[in-house]
Amino acid sequence: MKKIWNKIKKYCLDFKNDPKKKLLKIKKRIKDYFHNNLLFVIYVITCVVNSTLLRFFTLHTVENYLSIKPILADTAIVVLVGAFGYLIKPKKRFIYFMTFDIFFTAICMINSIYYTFYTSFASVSMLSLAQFIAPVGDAVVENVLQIKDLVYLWGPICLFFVHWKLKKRNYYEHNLSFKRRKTQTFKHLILGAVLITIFTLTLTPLEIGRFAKQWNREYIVMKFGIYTYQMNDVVKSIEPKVSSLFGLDNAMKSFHEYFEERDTSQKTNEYTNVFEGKNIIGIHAESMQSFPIGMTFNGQEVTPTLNKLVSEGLYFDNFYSQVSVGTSSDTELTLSTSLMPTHSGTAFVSYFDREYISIPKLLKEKGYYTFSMHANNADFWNRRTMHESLGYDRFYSKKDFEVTKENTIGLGLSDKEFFKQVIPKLQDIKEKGQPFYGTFIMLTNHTPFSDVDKYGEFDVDIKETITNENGETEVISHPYMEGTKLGNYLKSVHYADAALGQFLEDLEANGLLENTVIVLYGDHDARLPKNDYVRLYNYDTTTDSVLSKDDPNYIDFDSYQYELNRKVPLIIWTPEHEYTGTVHDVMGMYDVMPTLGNMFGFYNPYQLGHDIFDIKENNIVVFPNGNWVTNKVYYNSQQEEYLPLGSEVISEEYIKQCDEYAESLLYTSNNIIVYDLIRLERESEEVRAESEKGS
Ligand code: GP9
Ligand code: MN
Repeated sequence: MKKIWNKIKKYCLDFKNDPKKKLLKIKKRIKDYFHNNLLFVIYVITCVVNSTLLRFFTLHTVENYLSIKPILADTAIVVLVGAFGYLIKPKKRFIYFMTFDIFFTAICMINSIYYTFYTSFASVSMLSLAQFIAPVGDAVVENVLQIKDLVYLWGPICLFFVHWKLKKRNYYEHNLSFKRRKTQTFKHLILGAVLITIFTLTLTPLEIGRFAKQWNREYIVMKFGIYTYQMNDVVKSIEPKVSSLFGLDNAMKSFHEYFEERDTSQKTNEYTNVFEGKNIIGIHAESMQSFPIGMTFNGQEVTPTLNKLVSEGLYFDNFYSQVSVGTSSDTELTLSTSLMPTHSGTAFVSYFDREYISIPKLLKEKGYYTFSMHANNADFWNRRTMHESLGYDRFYSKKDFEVTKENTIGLGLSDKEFFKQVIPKLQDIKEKGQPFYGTFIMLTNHTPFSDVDKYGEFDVDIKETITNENGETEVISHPYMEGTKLGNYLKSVHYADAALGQFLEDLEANGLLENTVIVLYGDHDARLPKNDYVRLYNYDTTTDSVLSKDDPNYIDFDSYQYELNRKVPLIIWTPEHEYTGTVHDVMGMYDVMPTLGNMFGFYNPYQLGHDIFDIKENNIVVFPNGNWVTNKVYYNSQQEEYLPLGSEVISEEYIKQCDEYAESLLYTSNNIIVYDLIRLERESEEVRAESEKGS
């Protein structure tokens, strides 16, 4: 260390004494470096230019054009890989650089082609899906290959040309000892490590988080470059395979024990088969929480449509989503399969190839046509693949909708426009003459709720009529929630509610509500700041701020209130309004499949939730982090603390029992997905049945 320090000091001193001489020396050293490492330099430049070209042709955002980060990351990877080329004798080194130049060029070309077709980047995990690759292969050759996909070939061609010139100049004749070659490798590895360190220091927590999840592919390529994306993609694709290699026996054993102990008999109640054969319109209401329902500002309802559905249908006002890092996709998984999100990664991305018993599959067995519609990129949350795994006959994604700059709000196609474009598609589906099950995934009401101008007029202030000094009446406004994130959320909710209202009207006008049940659910909470809730419930118009904590009217909003307030609506509504009322018992997303199963006549023996009309007040909602809630108590498993929800005294025994229940449910759910236990169980049952037939 001292030696390096002394060297730096001497260098600075020399520079100070004679800067001109030193600059000339630096210039000469750079020149010498380029001369001695020309092949390596060309290899690095061609690979990095190609990755930059790929981003240029695919991601058309100013942010992408100006970003230095992906260039830094791509350069680091190319340098690190190239460093090992120095271990090879100069005469053979070209083969090494050429091989990797072709390899990196191929990554760019494949992704360029894939992007034209899917508006996303390729994943090696897709290679395991033969049925997916086959149609793509044909389509690529016929429709997708474009001139721009061939541009990347300039890299290897240029490298070959430089090599040819160098060979003619006897550039490779000078041989180096293995020791010298090792030193060169080491120096270039250090260079790569320095680049990686600089790159890592520029990363924000959001970027790191998204990199860990890997599902937002465009974002990762924009921030990390295509080579880092592809490396991470390989790791993410192998991860589930590796983790499922160990512990299968234990997982299977505890799976059997779990379902032997659990009462899996099918029950009947007043709702059994009441909707058998009816169409289902499932509405996945993005970030829709329950608290805006019934809320008014200056006499205007925030959610007039939802309020109407609540009073005309079955409303579950203690319903919770059970999402982990997979947010929207976790809700889709839990609702469709009655399983919980996985402990690590997300089921939609890492475990899309597992066998699931799902609502679409069970309804298909009953003759239904099943489909989903979402006007966003099909690869968001890997839906293109996972909706197929869940058994939907068809997934209508962004490419099936007309999306323009004018009809876009926030993340993509506005909900009003989405529902408008849904109607003719639904008419075509109805004409098939089969009952249908459709999931409609909304998009506009998504964080950060900043497209306020496009949500339409809805004031979240408090208007007061006063008499001024002249004795005239005038209306003054207290800002209240205006300008806050929660205020903007409420405006966005009001917009989404209006979109739903318009959808219902259009469904009715087109005869699409006949024999149909609407199942609407909020997919998860909107992650709003706690302080905004404090303002919402404690606003003082006289001071335009929140009441003091000592004020008798102050409503406490601590972390428990925050958790409880994350609840989302679940509404089951029919145009005939024959089933109405509010169910207050706690209910989770995993209870939807069993509850609908009882109403529509399907059953999943591995469901982890319950039919709410069967379990009623004894229900328990388990969250992926181990917390749980019952009608009596909310339990925080990290802090081993709880909040009683009524006057009943909570016994230690009750907490222990519920906690054990939550733990084994989460363990079993994770094992089912990671070890693909439903498939293994089915296969061994088939073998058993075969051998019984034979004997
Ligand atoms: C993405 C949309 C939102 O297509 O469903 O996903 P989220 O960010 O809520 O998980
Ligand atoms: Mn969502």
